[in-house]
Amino acid sequence: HTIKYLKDYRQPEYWIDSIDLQFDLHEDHALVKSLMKIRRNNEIADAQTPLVFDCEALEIVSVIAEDMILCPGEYGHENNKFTLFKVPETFTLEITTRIKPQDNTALSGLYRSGGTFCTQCEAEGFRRITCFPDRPDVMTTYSCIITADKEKYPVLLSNGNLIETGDLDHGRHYAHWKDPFKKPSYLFALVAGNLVCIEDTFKTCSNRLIDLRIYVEPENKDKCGHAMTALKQAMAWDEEKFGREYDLDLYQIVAVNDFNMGAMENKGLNVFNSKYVLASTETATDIDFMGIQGVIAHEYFHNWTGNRVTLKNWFQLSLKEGLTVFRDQEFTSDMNSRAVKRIADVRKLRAGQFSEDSGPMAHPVRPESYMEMNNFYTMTVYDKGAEVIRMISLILGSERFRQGMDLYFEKFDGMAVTTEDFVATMEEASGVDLGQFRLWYSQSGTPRVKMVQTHDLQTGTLTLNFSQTTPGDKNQKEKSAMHIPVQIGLLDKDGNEINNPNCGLFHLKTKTDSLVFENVPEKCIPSIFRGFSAPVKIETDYSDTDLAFLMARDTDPFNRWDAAQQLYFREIDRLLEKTQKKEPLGGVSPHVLAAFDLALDGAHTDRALGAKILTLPDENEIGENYENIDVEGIHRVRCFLKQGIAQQVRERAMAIINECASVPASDISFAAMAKRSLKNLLIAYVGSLDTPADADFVFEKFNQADSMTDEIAALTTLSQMTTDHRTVALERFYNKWKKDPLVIDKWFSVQAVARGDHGAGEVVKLSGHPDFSLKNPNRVRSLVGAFTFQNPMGFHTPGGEGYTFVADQIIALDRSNPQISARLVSGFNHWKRYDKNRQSRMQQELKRIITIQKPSRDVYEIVSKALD
Ligand code: B3K
Ligand code: ZN
Repeated sequence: HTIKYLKDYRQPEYWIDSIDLQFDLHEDHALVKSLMKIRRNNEIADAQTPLVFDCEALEIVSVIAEDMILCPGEYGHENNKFTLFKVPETFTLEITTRIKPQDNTALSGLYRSGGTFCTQCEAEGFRRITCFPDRPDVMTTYSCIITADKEKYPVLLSNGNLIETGDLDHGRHYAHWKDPFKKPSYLFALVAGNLVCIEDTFKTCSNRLIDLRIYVEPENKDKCGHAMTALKQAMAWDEEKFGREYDLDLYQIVAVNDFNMGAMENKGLNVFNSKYVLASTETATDIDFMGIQGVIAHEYFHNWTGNRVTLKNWFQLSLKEGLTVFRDQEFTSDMNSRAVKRIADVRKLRAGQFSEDSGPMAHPVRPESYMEMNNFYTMTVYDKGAEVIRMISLILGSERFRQGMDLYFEKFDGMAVTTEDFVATMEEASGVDLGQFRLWYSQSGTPRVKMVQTHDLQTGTLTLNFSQTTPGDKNQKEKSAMHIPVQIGLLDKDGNEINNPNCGLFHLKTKTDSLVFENVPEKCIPSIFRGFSAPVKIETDYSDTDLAFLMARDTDPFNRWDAAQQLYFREIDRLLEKTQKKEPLGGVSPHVLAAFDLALDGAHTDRALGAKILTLPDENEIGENYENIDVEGIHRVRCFLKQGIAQQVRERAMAIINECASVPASDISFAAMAKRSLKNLLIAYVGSLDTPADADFVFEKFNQADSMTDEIAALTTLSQMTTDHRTVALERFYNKWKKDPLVIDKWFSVQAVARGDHGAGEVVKLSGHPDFSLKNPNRVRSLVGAFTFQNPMGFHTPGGEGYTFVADQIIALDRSNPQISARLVSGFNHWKRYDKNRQSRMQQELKRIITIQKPSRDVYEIVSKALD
């Protein structure tokens, strides 16, 4: 397994001026004919330079160069490379390959999902279809003819515009597609199946009428409305906020059941995991509805950030992903609530990205090397990448940021470029120096910022003393000081915003720096990193009283939430110390209970934000605060805190639950979702008390539920209780939904994350359930993924049964689907942070995984880094 380095990047030696593809699809094979016009890149190649294309899992049927049939000795075909030793400056090349879509369990290249043929080419799947320079800087125009049995596959789709369709002999038919836009091979797509579509139109800002189609299996036709609405919202928003108009006359989305990730932005033909298309209020939760809106928008936004302007090489992945995540976050903020979206994103970043950034897979936003590119579709590239764009927009201001974006599209439309091109363009448009800022792309790790206040009451001077450090890692032993934007406000003792000239954006650029405010009244409190203005770990000298004050009074809603988090973290830390010293826990601190009470009052005015503030950090978020993770201690203390709060607020919670109960299931407005989220959160608090009366209460809620949001929430709460209602509810739920795979995924997940304190037995048993299968990525994620990543007590069972179970799944999956297998390995990444017993058991499993016969490159890369 070789490593590829950014520093080794060279231009391609041959360009492709056009490619005409023809696919003959059959039940047991597919024939792919590719006709290319090829031109030497004279900048770096000459007549002696061989032509080397990528190929993987292909049978080469024939090769014809300039009408000359070549025999096998006249071309090379080994080690996943196709070689022509001597070629003219320009020529045509026709290669026919035979592939086996029905056996393609890796779901990369051309494969079958149920009765549908579909493709996934990003990152390097096109080479599993035909021989080609499968790299994003080779852009060309594609045409595609598909032939297949007409009855089985009435719908034949590819990128671009439909040129012609017609019937053929033997019950077959064909469709001819042509995409006028040049694109890299990773954006190619083909779909053939027995699908139906819902149709709509969108009128663009220049009055062009675009046809919109969403294709699904016939039984799902009534579940596409929400996705279509989201698509139209996204199209209008991108015109308004970024001046981006859609370019083709047709936009198609296809939902498939077997898909390695969420969705794929293929030009004019997005392929989606059905989880991010299909929704009705009976089968999908509010979170699912939000997910669909966000992912539909994300893939749509890629049409400009990714497709029209694409990547020079895969090291630049964040150029399209970080930027597109930023764009979808902004879209969701505008459509719903900015504060709530920000809180959700920061929770994800802190629990997932920060932990990635401190583990064996830590890499900069622009990685410098990779073994398997698919392992680098990470939270660092996506979410930290989006934070980097967010900081640029904050530093430039929204107006200059928009000018920078306009210039970026103007300069690079139709080109394959780099993150450096992006940053340089932002500088060019704004006149702002981003020299030091570039470290955010090249330096890995999460910076820690400490803030200590000194308030001179005599002079009225408040000084904020900042210091920053980033711990060294494999990528850089010594880290340089970063350019960290700190958004700051001051609150007086009544919570009024103080107008001080130093409020606003402070640029921390050195290891230590101070910011001095004059004429500051007594008892004034600074609110720093408002809106989470930089992706850093923050340490402050706030007292508990300060935090309670910020939680109640800050004008920045994000910081109100964050103050609550810090308060919970401190309480948990205090309790954790007691458990570790084997002291009795006593009770929950009165100031925490008081703060919670106050927040409950506040939830009346903003239920969505209220629900976020009242939510305790989960066990992973808590663990992230510690170098050595005490699995049982964290679990025990969190339960204790949750129950302590529940006891205190039970009566009031009941009242709010009733108040919020009236919202109709069909209402998916943000306000309705907020009511349901607050209600279900409070039901979970009540359920945590686990008395028989509470069990009856939650069971009743389960039976009354008329939306999936309420049904799954009640089931989740019940599944964490000891009551017998638990079994009844799980069985009832299964029987009600056994025909709907996306709902059965939820049924597996609920059980995968519950009862960790009972060990891994239940999950092991579930993996033997007739509905469990390693072939479907959603199902794997719903059981094995949920268990590994969201059930710390279960996964880390001291006897090691959780580890063995997950390692078994990884080994089995590696033979069929390495991408999905490799994702699970990261559950072991932080093995060194656990106690000796767990360390040795996890290490042992990692060793077992890596010694299997021929581990995939995907799994090998992650395991070997973890063991290093
Ligand atoms: N670009 C795809 C991800 C492809 C992952 C390949 N392993 C989806 C997205 O980010 O929009
Ligand atoms: Zn993306």
